[in-house]
Amino acid sequence: MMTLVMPQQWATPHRQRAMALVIVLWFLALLTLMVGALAYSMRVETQTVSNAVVSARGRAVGEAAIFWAIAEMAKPEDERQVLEDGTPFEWEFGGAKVTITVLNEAGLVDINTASRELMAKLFTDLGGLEAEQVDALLDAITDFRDQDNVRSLNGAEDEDYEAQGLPGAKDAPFESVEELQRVMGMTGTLYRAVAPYMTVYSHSSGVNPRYSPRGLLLVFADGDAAAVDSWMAERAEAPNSAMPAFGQGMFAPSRRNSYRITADSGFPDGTGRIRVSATAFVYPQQQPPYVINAWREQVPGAGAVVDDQGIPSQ
Ligand SMILES: [Ca+2]
Repeated sequence: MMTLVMPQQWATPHRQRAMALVIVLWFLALLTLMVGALAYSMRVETQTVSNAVVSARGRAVGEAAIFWAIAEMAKPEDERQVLEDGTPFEWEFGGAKVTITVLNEAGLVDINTASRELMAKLFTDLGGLEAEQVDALLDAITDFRDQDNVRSLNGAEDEDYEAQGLPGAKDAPFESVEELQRVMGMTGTLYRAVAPYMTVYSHSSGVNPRYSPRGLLLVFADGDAAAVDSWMAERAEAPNSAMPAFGQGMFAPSRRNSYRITADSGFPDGTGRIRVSATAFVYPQQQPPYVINAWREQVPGAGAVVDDQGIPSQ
């Protein structure tokens, strides 16, 4: 049987000291690693806190921009710096640069009250739908918001939704643009294409082209950019000029005290970027002088951080 015999020299004081040194060196190496890890984690934490501060400042600037724009809309029109037709306005606040746009919602298409022709034009041109698809979708929209449970010719009421395992028709007017996504036949692609031009606050059968964004005017002009730009130049010069030559039958000369406001802000070094959007009623003679109907905060590339219904992403 083999016996393991420890060599005599292992036991000498010299060897013991060498072993102790090795252990101390290992311990030091371990300690260095731990200190390094701690320093790294502190750096990450400091960076996280500093990012949070920048992002809080960015949000505060975006929110300030919305309220500044509301205050602008409460002024008489000839005293305002910001137009209500979506023309971008460059604003600076708290060291950040902000691009503000304001749209009077009379320039948008009301899902509850727009004429069938107007919505058909939008769905056909922006969504690329065929005539029968447009018919079915318009019938489904009517059924979704009307109180009865009687299906229109190509529409959809509760039993059609149930058959597909979907929540039923609302049987009441739309309260936000986002509810359009619940209508049978509405696809994500179509919704994203039309939502920026739709509203629930215009209460008109047509749109007022004085306040319509360029993308919507292009639909009415069948893509004729020159005609649209010429009309936009005209309306900028003379707000009470005649209606455009294109888009016959789509317009109504209404005006609302409801505004869709968007503020894109960020600091010059590229940090703190955020888009804050809101819809607000403005009542200059009342207290409080405004009511916020919807609010959304979106960090580019990170989705919505605050989304209080009603504002579609654009
Ligand atoms: Ca119904």
